[in-house]
Amino acid sequence: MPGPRIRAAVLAALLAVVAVAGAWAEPRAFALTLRDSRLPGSHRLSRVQPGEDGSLPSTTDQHMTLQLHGYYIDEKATPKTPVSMRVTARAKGRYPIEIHGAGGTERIVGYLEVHPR
Ligand SMILES: [Cu+2]
Repeated sequence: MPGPRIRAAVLAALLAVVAVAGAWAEPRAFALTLRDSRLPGSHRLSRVQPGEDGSLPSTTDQHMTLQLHGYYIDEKATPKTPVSMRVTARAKGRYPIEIHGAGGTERIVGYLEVHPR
């Protein structure tokens, strides 16, 4: 039987592995705050690495459909129902985030960029 010190060290190592795995599983989040069908400059580019999970929790002050082109994501958002688009990044590239609003508004408001570090 290993001594208590070794058992404590093994337990600590196992907990460290679990902590790293937990951090790995957490998607990288990019908050998108739409006001008047636009995103502030700092929200316009969300960058992830290939294979990485990302989420785009989005709030809006209008009824609209949010789309992430290239990933076939299409979500209805309203001021009372924020949405969160989730992706597992694939091929390197720049994917437009587009809104479709009432009255035919159709506009690219930002991009998801998949880029190796
Ligand atoms: Cu579109």
